[in-house]
Amino acid sequence: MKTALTPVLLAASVLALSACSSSAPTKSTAPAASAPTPAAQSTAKSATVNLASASGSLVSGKLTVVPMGNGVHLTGEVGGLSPGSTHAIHIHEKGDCSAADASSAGGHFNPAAQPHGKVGSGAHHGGDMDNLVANAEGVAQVNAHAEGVTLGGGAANDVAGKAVIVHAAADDYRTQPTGNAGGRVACGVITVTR
Ligand SMILES: [Cu+2]
Repeated sequence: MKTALTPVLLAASVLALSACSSSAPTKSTAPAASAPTPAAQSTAKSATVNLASASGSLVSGKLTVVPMGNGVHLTGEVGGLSPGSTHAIHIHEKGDCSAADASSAGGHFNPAAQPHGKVGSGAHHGGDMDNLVANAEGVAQVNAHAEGVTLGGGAANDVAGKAVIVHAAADDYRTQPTGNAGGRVACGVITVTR
């Protein structure tokens, strides 16, 4: 009797274990606090953004977007700003700059459903980037990084075809969901060139 009982108990415990492990993945959805971890890879090498004025501003510029590290990197120049002024720059969710105030570009690009924040410092939108600072001539040299996004490939975190927006004010990196950056003074679509 005693020798026959052991396999039954073993079998019961194995069943209980397997039941546990098979139910675990279906119960746990992706936690909101987790950092965006893109499975997708960038398929494009470079894109351009022609920033045109919005909201009656004199702001314009031209940017280049390339895949870099854990995201994409933007370089270029934005002009027509007030000397020494600080401005938010983000990737927005829709590649539509048709509205006079660029509201057609929608909110910040946020494929991982994170709160607004600062790149490299906790949770943030995929489209969040550091502020631009204009020089004495009102020109800002852009050297900005966006994390957790790709260029090309069509994944949910692909920035190709999305818009870049320059705002009237600085991003405070805190206020939800906009960073309290004010109006939209320039808008351009991320257009893959190669
Ligand atoms: Cu923005």
